[in-house]
Amino acid sequence: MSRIAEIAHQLHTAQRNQKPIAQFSSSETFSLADAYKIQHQLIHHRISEGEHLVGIKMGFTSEAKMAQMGVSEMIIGQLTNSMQCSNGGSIQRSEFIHPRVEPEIAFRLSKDINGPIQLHEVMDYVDGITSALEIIDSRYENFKFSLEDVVADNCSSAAFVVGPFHDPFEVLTDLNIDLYINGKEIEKGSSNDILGNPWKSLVAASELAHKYDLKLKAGQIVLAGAATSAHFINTHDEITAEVEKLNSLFFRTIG
Ligand code: OOG
Ligand code: MG
Repeated sequence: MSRIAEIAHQLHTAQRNQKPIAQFSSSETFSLADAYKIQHQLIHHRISEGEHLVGIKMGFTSEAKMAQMGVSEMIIGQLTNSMQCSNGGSIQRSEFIHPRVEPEIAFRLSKDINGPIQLHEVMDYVDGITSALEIIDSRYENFKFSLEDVVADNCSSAAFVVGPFHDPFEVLTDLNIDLYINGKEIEKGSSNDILGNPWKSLVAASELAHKYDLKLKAGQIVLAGAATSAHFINTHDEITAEVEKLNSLFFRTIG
């Protein structure tokens, strides 16, 4: 087995068994290109077990997230159907290692994106926008990783919730984004925190997808990246996100 295949297998097993592993970058070096190859093999394991791709997620599109995790480059990961949780639904805490939640905005693609697109074109590729909550769960001990480690680990993707899709509107700046856990406001952010304008996250997604061979297909969801830092969640938590002009969202954690 190649080293890339070995790492993909270890990350997949860590996720399936909820057993965190040591970060690879503390004992070996691998390139960002190799990290994306590992991510592809990891996704291949999930697909061969019956899952299918439903979208992609962008990471580190806000200062808050980069500062929290000590990483300063944008990343792209892949979302499968088994990660999607319905709005108002629940996730089982025991299926995760050390889950955190973060508030986001999501796009739904109206057509395939086959190469880099520009900001003035984004509306042509989107037929819905909504609020989202992402549950991230690093497969590394203590949620600690390098840029390459986290890309290999499919960018900590674990679960996500999206609201009902609204018709796209062009001005996505200056929207308040709030995160509540058990009725308490935990984070206050703005859509401007996502690259100054969340549409820019779709431009960045088109560039990264092209560079690292990810598919962006009609009907898929694109998570634009968190506007605020992420927060650990426990069993019996109730989590709500409110994004101005979009629906509020809710899920709970069960044992
Ligand atoms: C990596 C995922 C980053 C975001 O929205 O910035 C991310 C992590 O923080 O573990 O999903
Ligand atoms: Mg995220």
